[in-house]
Amino acid sequence: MRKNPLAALAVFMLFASQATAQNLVENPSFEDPTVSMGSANDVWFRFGAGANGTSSESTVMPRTGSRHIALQLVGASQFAGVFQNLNTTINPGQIVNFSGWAKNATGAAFNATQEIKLEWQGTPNPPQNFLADLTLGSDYEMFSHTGVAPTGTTGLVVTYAIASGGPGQGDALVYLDDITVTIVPEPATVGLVGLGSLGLVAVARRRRK
Ligand SMILES: [Ca+2]
Repeated sequence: MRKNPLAALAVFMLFASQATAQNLVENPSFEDPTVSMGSANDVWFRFGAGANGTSSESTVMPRTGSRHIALQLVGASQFAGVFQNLNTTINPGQIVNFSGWAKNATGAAFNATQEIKLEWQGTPNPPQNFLADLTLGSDYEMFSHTGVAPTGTTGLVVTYAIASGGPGQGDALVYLDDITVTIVPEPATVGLVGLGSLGLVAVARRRRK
């Protein structure tokens, strides 16, 4: 082992990068039950406008596993979605990526807005990062939204919703699955991980000789 300090460093860095890239959401594929009441952390909370804006657990067409979320809007000015309050401390300056998979299941052109939000928690609440996307295909496609935690951030709620509040918007049916929320490594960390990986390659080459 003494011969390979670089290998040890590389392995450490690889583990460190994996720890950094850990998915921070619980129940990312919606395989476990979600809730529509209460305020527990680390649980998907379903919300909607009412009878014409609904958020439901579904088994109709999951992307992976056997379950997903179905969001349905009937008519204009409706909304439906899910959010999760991460039971994790988020510090100002940390870069967070929120991604997942969604599809337009109406069989017609997408006629609503995808709302992908990083709602930073703190006292008072820092401004949120809000991404509005007017397009969505009929096959599962990935959305991705990255933000930097503002001053005063201590935590994070991630929200995915659809809304029909825009001009001419109306009926929508969206399936949602496979959410990932990660802390993006800062450039300095990426550099170290890169160096570690190079070290591992160098050691592997040396061993092969
Ligand atoms: Ca699933």
